[in-house]
Amino acid sequence: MTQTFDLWADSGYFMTPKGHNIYFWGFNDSADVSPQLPGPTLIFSETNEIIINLHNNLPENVSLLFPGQENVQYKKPDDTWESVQPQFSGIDLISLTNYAPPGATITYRFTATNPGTFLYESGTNPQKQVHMGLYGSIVVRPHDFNTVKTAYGQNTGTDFDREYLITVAEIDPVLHKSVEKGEPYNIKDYKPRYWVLNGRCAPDTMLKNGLSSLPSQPYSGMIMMEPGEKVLVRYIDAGIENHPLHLHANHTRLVGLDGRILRNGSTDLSYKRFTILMGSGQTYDMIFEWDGLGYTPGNPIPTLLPSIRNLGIGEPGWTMWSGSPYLGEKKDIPVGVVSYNEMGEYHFMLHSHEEPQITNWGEFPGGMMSMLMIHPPGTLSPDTGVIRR
Ligand SMILES: [Cu+2]
Repeated sequence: MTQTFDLWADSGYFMTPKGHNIYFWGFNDSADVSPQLPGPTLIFSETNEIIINLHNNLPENVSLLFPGQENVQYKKPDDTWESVQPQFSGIDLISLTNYAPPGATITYRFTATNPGTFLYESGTNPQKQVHMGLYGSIVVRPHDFNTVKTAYGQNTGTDFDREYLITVAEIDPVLHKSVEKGEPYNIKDYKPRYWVLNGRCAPDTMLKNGLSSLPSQPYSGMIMMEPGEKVLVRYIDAGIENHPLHLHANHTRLVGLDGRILRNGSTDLSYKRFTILMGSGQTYDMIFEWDGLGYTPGNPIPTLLPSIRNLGIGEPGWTMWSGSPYLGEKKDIPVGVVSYNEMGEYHFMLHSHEEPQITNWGEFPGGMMSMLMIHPPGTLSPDTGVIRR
């Protein structure tokens, strides 16, 4: 089977939580809408032929690289196919792969040979264009995905109930401003001020998918699950820096790296980690589980309120305490608290452990941070934790 995708490269603006609009370059899958950060998630099926038409609405050459995909070809003007090649002007390398000039279209073709998590990004001036936002995520489904939900196929130990994609990068607003104004930028002055998780800075990472108030940043960074479920978390580092990311609450089992399963024949090579140091350009497939410390539905152990100093009390709507340590139960809320967790859910952090990365231009909290919500059993819709375009 063949799957065909169209991507438009264009310019737009994304928003920080303080309302700072930042000029960026990005992809979208319609000519009529402004680009999004990250680009649309592309979902392929293993063994399918993939065709991608890249339409360039930017003022300079743009291309697509597909790290981890083999035998990528492009369509020549005479409609024959040829392997992509680095492009030179004289002896100067001008692009890592064949590109579309401004106003033009280039078509790429390859076969999705390996299930897993991958990146797509511009291969032309990547030090500028990828930083400007020309990147997105690829999920390749195993051929038997319709039979059983797994990352790498049946009997590979990668079964899951829900899945989430977490793509991170960093932003130097001075670079973005220089590109917007057409002014020079010295890469030696590179200094990120924002760190984005699915194109958003915390606390916007915790808002829903597809909000009209964040038209260029459609993807939420929240992870939601019920106790005992297996959650597949796909991390992608689309940035220049490395990022030490972790989920609280439990260690996470790393089952795949760079779109390859950690398994040699019948030998399981997966391992558990609390923090993963995400390398620039790398992808990680991880299975997370949480059963709670002695938690069972209907556990009758009486509730003790913690010290008021241990409650996350802030503005109305921000209190992170259900009044009960047991899921699905609610008790009277402590004096001075005006709201509490709506569904009796638990919250744990998901964040970068490099502290400047959880700020927005020096202000904590912000940046590369989100939350894991563990909902009482039977309360979360099966539509939650499904990766879509
Ligand atoms: Cu932490």
